[in-house]
Amino acid sequence: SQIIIATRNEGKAAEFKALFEPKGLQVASLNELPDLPEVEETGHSFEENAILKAEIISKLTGKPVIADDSGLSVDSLGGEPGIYSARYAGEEKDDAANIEKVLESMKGVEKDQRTARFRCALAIAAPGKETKTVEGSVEGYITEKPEGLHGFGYDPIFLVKDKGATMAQISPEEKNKISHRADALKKLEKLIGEYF
Ligand code: ITT
Repeated sequence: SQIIIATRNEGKAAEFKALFEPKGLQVASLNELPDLPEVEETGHSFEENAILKAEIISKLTGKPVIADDSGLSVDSLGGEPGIYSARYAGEEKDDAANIEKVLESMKGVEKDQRTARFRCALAIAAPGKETKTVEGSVEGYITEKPEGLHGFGYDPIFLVKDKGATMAQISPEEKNKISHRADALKKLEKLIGEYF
């Protein structure tokens, strides 16, 4: 069977494919489903935004849909960039500019104060079914400069706790075992059956 992931983020879509396809679930992202509108993320939390995206796309397609709202939460920045992670540095989604803004804002912050986590809320919706949500996270530290070429978004400046490597230095397979997205998906797996 097929599940729609309500995302246009290529990095997220690739991770969902790698996570679902071994389980026999085909994944389609919004990049493969033309003519669906941009969903405005007006929620005040990861969970609210995930629900918004999943319910609108499920209503428009008549199919089961999973949506992911995620981001980086930095303790010394009071939880920022948080739900504003995708556009932290400006209107355009620009990973390099976002990384630059975080590093710049954290100049002079000591290593033990550079704690952060990635967070991911997933919502699953289907016509006539009650929407459900789960959340996942992974703990780490913000580095002084970007390291590594894998992944997307803030991965090059996120030193994974207990790994001694950034999320962009470990392989995609490794990331898919430990990430906030993988953590959330483990919790969602128990519920997916109800939506087909
Ligand atoms: P969709 O709404 O279309 O899914 P988006 O990129 O706008 O795409 P979000 O609003 O959830 O999605 O913003 C997520 C941002 O958080 C993303 O653009 C990255 O900057 C960051 N992020 C989320 N997961 C990440 C990960 O696994 N690694 C690095 N950065 C991540």
